[in-house]
Amino acid sequence: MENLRKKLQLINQSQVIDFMAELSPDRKASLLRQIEGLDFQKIPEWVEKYVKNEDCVKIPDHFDPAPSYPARPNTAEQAKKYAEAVKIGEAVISGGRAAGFVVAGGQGTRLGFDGPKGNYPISPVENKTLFRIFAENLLAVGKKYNTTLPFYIMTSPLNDDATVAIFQAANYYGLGKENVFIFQQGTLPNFDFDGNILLSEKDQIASSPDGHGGSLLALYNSGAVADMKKRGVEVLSYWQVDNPLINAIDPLFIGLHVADKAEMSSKALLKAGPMEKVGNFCAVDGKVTVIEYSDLPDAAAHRKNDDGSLAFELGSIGIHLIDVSFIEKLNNGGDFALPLHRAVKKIPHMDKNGRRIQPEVPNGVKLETFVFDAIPLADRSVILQTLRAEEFAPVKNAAGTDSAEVTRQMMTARAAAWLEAAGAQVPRKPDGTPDCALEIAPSFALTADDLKARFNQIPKIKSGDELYLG
Ligand code: UD2
Repeated sequence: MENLRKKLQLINQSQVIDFMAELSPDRKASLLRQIEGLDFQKIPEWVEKYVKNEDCVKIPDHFDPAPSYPARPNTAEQAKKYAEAVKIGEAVISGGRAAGFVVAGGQGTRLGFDGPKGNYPISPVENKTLFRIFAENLLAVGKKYNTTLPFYIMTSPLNDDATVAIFQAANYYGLGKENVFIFQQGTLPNFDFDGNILLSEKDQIASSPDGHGGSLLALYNSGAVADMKKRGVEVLSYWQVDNPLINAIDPLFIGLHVADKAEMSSKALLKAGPMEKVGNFCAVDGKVTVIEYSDLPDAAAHRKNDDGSLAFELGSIGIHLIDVSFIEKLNNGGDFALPLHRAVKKIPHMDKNGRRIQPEVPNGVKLETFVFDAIPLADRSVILQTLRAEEFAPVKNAAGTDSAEVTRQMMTARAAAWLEAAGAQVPRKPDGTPDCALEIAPSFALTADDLKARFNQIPKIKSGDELYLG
């Protein structure tokens, strides 16, 4: 014990064993295991560089808007490139070289939903959960291209057991247990403002998930990458758990990524305004770099082009393609680490006297990494714009913006647009929104074009209808 105390003293963290003498042998062993898991080498650096340093995010001196591919081709030459890209993407998919990957380790506190966010019921007619919608997408893509798409799901210690139980109870949504790989991301300790690691219980180090950037380590350490290699998977389609409109496996995006020999690529939205809460795609020294909305200087956020559009108009929405070989390359390099970001939070903890404190004001720092910080590490990177109405309706809040109600309306609105493009009539209210609830199952149509091909199966739609095409 004295040795351990000395070792901890060297990094100014001996308070984590303050209650050791009071613990039963089991609880003592559990705390010792957690201490063994701490990164003794890096903790002093984290404390100085991130915990005690409020300005730890370094904004580059010079950055420009990042180049991108438009959502629809603008020129004949581009149209040709897109058509070729779709063929390349389709070959990757039908060759079994693509897989789906959702990051679902977050706490989802803003939504106020008990349990993993992926289990949130969201579809407008059948009330399917986010996980079911994603799984049905992968199943439908598999059927369309006569292949199997494995589904990788990253959880955290906060929701791993519950997520596994949900997939089991749903019989893996028909994907087959062997095609679903659920794994946990890592955690990082929580600190008070002086840099002391906090205890959440006398035998429990306060910790939190290491951010979605932790996926690049966890995919490797969990054996997910090894599983991909065994299957011949080369490209991972990455998305966030809160977005049911995701085009989970997009041939065009995959094709552009492969044709341009990119290692990590992104989809982008034209921002709704200068301050929209999404990351900003920038170019720094020729490398695509995302600067979070909270870090982009106001002047840059508001800068306009001559035509009145925003100079930094491309927002990051957590949709990426990541080469399996890129993940391997990062992890094989030895000491791979993404920069940390600090978040000031209210962190429940034990005080010096062993009393449990529920702070009413922020009392410490949680650290996390962001997956998009890996983009500049890629040799090449592609950005493809997408359309909000087609692909982005995240459910984040209980009410208001990004609420479940808005997400459901957007799901119906996209279905309405596809139905009308196929030639069906959709009743609309005076304000133009659909006067009905519409849901198109991935097994019925994955795209507007798929739906056109099934026009004769679309019934007449009346005001107030709840139509499910499945
Ligand atoms: C994220 C992006 C923002 C924009 C927005 C779009 C960051 C920092 N910001 O904001 O730029 O793209 O999404 O919706 O990414 N997650 C984990 N483990 C963690 C933390 C998060 O798996 O430790 C997952 C989480 O389950 C979710 C995703 O990462 O699927 C995004 O997390 P969030 O909802 O906290 O991100 P948000 O809305 O702040």
